[in-house]
Formats: sequence, structure tokens, C-alpha cells
Amino acid sequence: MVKEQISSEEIIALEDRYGAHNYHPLPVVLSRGEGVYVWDVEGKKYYDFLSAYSAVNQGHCNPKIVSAMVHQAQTLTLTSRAFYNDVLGKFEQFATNFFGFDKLLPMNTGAEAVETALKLCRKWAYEKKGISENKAEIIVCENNFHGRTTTIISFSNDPVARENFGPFTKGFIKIEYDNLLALETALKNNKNVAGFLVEPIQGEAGVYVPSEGYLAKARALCAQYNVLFIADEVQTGIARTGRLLATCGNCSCSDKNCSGEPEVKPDILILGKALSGGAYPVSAVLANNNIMDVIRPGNHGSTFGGNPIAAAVAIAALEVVRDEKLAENAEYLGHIFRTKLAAFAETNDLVNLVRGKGLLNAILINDTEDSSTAWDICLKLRDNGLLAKPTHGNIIRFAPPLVMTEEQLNECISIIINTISEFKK
Ligand code: IF1
Repeated sequence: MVKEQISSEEIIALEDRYGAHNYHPLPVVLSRGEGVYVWDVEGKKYYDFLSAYSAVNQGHCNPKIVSAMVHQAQTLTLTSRAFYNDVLGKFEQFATNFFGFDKLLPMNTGAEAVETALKLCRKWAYEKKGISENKAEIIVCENNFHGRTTTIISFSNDPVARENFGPFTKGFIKIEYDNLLALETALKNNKNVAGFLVEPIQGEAGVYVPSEGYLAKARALCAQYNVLFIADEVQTGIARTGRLLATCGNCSCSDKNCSGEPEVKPDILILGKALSGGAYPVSAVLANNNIMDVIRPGNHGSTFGGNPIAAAVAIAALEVVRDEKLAENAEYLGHIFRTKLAAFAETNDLVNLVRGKGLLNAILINDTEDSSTAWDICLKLRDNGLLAKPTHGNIIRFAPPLVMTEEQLNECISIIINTISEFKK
């Protein structure tokens, strides 16, 4: 029996003893969440500035999403795709209208959806573009993060993610991110290129925002060379960056002041994380008929993909994004966050710069990548009631749920500024 009152230390010890050591979490044990807040087992309350890596955009335990999930869980949970269920078609109709594509292929995790997109792209290349058997190549970017499967890590350049996991999958060409010349060069002399897989903002690389116009121009180059433009919006999608999608394909947000990048419509769109508001693993690949038509019965699937709970949860999660105007809120609050932290960075030696879009932001700590300064700042932030996690040693990502109010954000900005101001290396 699990004891009623178990301390943070005891739970950490359990994971340490019985769990594989594939993570190094910040030492805080959470047991409850609501909106922008989480509570640890001792009852201390925190602002969540990670949002489960942008999965809980709609806020922890969003009542509309939880209610849809509970209702569906009491009705029908899983049929597999051997039979129809009465919710999947509704989700597919809703989501394809929402994002402006003909068809959707449902999966569970982000990595699975990326795998699905890669398979779809290759099959399209052989059957529609006419690339010879086994010759298809897909262009990816340096410092990408698309998940943890064997094929995906095959084109990662993170040594920790790859070491001793070979042999790797062939058929990928790596180019520099945010470099149009590199993309054009890779496309120009190679008839076997099937697709270009890209994150609209590189999250794991440290919230690296590409130059203005990069995505639109990359998209145009792909069209010119008959190569599929594949946007991995697992992290940037679902209002996180201040628009429904960072590529803003057929953006349904009503923000009249939307002054971001021009609309860039991917050939293949990959979604995950906040597609379910973090309530349940739901991912999806969207494309138009001329591409999705290459997938036929037996080519691809998943026991859980498209299950009725996932479908009901995802509809509710997208309704929340639309009805609560989360893209607009992320855009509005993001400007305040960056403006105030940029002003602070001017006066403080420890913060080099702040960057990001909407509520996907990061600060660069003025120390080496192998220093513990960013980690130590995150421990102090935790003590002061705000949870964030460093990435690449000296970068701290700030990505709160998008249901945050301006008042709450201002309180959080004060916590961040006060914590860093008092920080002594
Ligand atoms: C972890 C980062 C975030 C993703 C993109 C696919 C996936 C992810 C663009 C795979 C996942 C995660 C997973 C998380 C760390 C994380 C992350 F730090 F690595 F970059 F979000 F910021 N495409 N991102 O960002 O989705 O299979 O995990 O559902 O714990 O590894 P998944």
C-alpha cells in the first residue's frame, strides 16, 4: 500500500530506487494542479512556468477538458481501429476545419506523429513524386528536437540522445537552421529530396527564433523543388507562440493586430502536447488529400491512436483555445514579459538576453554552458514559488499556461526579477 502522507524526499527516493534514471528532474514533487498553479505534496503552491513542456497550454485540470474526458471515460474508452467509434470522425472533422486541412491521422505522442509524418512523406515521394525505391531523403535542421525514437534520434545531433543507440536510420540530410542558402543548396542538386522537416521555433535548442521571413521563404523553396514542407508544431502549436500555429496556417484566431510572420501553410502539420491540453496523450498529422491519400489500410496505425477519450479530449481542448482566446492572450502577455525582462537584462549582469514569441520565451544566463548557475537560479525560483527548468545549461525557458492573467504575469515577473537580482554566483 502507498502511504497516505508521503514526503517529497520519500517519493524522490522511490523513483531513484525503482525507476530508470532517464531524467534529472528539479527536486519538487507535485500532487495537484489548477490553472496556472501546481502544489507540491507538502502543500506549497507554485506558478508553473514549464506547462509540461507546453502541453498544458489550457491550464492544469481545465474543467471543460476534464469534464469531456470523464464523460467519455464513463461511456467508451477504447475500441481500437478494428471498429469505428462514434467520436473520432467528429474530432477529425473539427480539427481539419480548425486548422484548414483535408485530413487528419491520429496518434498518441509527439514522436509517433513525427514518425508518421516521415513515413507519409516517404510514401508520397515514391508514389507521387516518382523517387526511385529507397532513395528518398528528408532534410532536417541542426540542433533539432523531434522526439526519442530510433529513427528520430538518427538525425539528432545531441550526443547524449544518440550515444550507443546505433545503428541509425539512413535518409536524412542535416543543414543549418535559419539558413536559406543551405536549404536551397540541399534542394538544388538532389532529385531525391522528399521533404523538409522543421520546428518553427527550436525549443530544445533554447527557444531559438529564426529570422523574420525564414519559414515563408523555406516554404516557397520547398514548393519550387516539389518537396514537402513539414512543420513540427508539437511544441509551438496550439496558441503557444501567440497564434494558433507558429506557421499560422489558415489561422483561425481573430487577432486583428497579428503582426507576426506571413501565413505559412505546411504540406504536413504535426501536432501533439497541447492538442489535449495535457490531459491525455493525443497527437496528429494533418495534410491535404493529395498527400494523405497514399496511406491505405495496413500501412500505419496504433492501438490507442484515435481512441474515443483522445478524440473527446482534443475537441474540448481546441474549443478552449478558441473560446478563451488563448492565442491572443499569449501574444499580449508575451510582449509584456519580453519588454520587462529585456529592460531588466539591461541592468543585470546575470541575464544576457530574453527571446521568444508569445508565451514561449527564454533568458540566456551569462555563464558557461557547463555552469550550474541556471540550475541554481531555478532552485531559488522554486523556493520563491515559480517552477522553470534550464535547457542547454545556461538557458532558462519560461512557458506558463496560456490561461494566465496580466496580474498573475506581473507577479511572476517580479518573482523572476527579484530572484535573479538577489542571486549570487
Ligand atoms: C522530454 C525539449 C520541449 C518536441 C517537438 C516532438 C516532440 C517534442 C518539437 C516529441 C517533445 C519535449 C519532450 C520532453 C522535452 C521536450 C522539450 F526540451 F526537448 F525541447 F518541449 F521543450 N517535436 N518535446 O518539442 O514529443 O514524443 O515527447 O510527445 O521529456 O523529452 P513527445
